[in-house]
Amino acid sequence: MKILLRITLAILLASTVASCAKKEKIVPKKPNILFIMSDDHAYQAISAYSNHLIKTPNIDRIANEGLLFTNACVTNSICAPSRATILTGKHTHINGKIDNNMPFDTTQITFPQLFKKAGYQTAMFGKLHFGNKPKGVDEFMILPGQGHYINPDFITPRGDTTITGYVTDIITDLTLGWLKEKRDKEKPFLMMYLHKAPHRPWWPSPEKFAEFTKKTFPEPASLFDDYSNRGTAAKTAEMNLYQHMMYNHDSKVRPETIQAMGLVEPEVVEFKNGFYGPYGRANADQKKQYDLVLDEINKDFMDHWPSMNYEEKMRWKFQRYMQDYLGTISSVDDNVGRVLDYLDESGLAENTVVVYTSDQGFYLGEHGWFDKRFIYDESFKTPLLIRWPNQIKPGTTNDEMVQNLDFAQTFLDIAGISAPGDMQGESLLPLLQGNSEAWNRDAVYYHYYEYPSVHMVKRHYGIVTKKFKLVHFYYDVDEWELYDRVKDPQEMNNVYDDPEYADVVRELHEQLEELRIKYKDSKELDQKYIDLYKK
Ligand code: SGN
Ligand code: CA
Repeated sequence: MKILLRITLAILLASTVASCAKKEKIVPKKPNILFIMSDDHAYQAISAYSNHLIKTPNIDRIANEGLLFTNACVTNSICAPSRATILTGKHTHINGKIDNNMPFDTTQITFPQLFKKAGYQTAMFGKLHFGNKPKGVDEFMILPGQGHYINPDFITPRGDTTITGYVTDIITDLTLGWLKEKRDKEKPFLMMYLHKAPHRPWWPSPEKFAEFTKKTFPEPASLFDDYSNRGTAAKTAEMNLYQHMMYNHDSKVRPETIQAMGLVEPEVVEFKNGFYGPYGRANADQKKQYDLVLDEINKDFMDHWPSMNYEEKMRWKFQRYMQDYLGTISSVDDNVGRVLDYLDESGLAENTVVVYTSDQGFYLGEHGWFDKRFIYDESFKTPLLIRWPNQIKPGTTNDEMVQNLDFAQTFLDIAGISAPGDMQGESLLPLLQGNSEAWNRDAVYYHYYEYPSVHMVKRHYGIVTKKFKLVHFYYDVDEWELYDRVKDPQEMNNVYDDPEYADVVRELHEQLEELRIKYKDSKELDQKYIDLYKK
């Protein structure tokens, strides 16, 4: 009998141990997060959004196997402020990084610090453009400031270094190197893989330069916009392809060619002396490859430019711009493909959330513009594609108004880490899991500050709903604009004074005031930032 009891007990014990071990195994592992962000990547240049300009099969994979947000936007459409919002989960008037130059108070909590504290391995490679070293990352190699396309310098915890090659390939090599060889494979990871491309001056790799200069791209309908029916801000901005693009810096016409033709570069605040930044950094071999293409561009320019009329010149600049901009994106897409392939090969794909976004959108000739800054759609909206196997239904789209403000809380939620109460966004987790009823935001708040400065886009704040956009331009003007996003998706007509919209205007003014209160923005803060800016 005793023996029987012992045997039964032993069996019971063994099965409990086994079930515990089993349980431990089925406890879901913390998901890894791969955050991919490029710099100035317009959603118009991702084929998951529209394939009229370029095919980006690798970036598209993230949406095909996950979710595409069609109404994702930023709180302040410029580089460092967007990054500060992403890192802190706060609007720029709260985190203080209102423009590219304002210092960032590094005592603020950024989300990678919380990941590290929670036991994640954290790493960052590429362009941070923040004026500070990242906090909360175990390993980083970041470009100083805007960084360089060719033979880029890097800031690392061990000192500065320069790596020969093309920046997009190098950032990817560093990312893959860490994933494959350097990380602690027992821990979940947060990887921030941050591209410099396709930022101005849009320098493709030599191969893409040769490939893309042979292509011709369709023009946007508003390429020849005359800014009628808009306020002063659109008319005075300095980002018109014809007027403000530089022959040398942007279109890659050689300084000698410009001089020989008796041309003068447009007077742009930033560049008094045209320069040839990326080319100047190239070594003899690299120059040789670029020269083959540069010779053709210069010959074409010399042969045709003098006899062109205004429209033809605009078109020439547009094509040159697209060839280079899209050439840099093609490299980003190839490299994203390398990383996705590695996730597949290593078995990491299953438990890794992959996010692709940009720090803001960009004008690709819409309204005759390049650059960003405005609340108007092409710069206000930003690409956002997220893949998370077994959690996100493949091939879904979502048109909710989500913002870069929401990223920190979303990632923390995914990782089961609690978010500080003063973050101002909302976790997108319910939307990722297809639970739209749990989401009830109907409007977002936007505030842009960097003025007067390069591109001269006036200060403005506004409210955006799926149907309307109400904007206040201030500082040296006091102008309101209203756009009907459904009837006028290209935002060509300011209907603020149209009596038909009187009720809409009244309601949106109220809603805007509520949002300003909700997010703790105010007239006093507007003035504080004007005074600080002047110092
Ligand atoms: C540089 C660019 C501008 C751009 C700002 C801000 N000139 O000054 O065109 O608007 O950066 O960009 S260039 O020297 O790069 O050609 S941001 O992405 O950093 O906000
Ligand atoms: Ca940017």
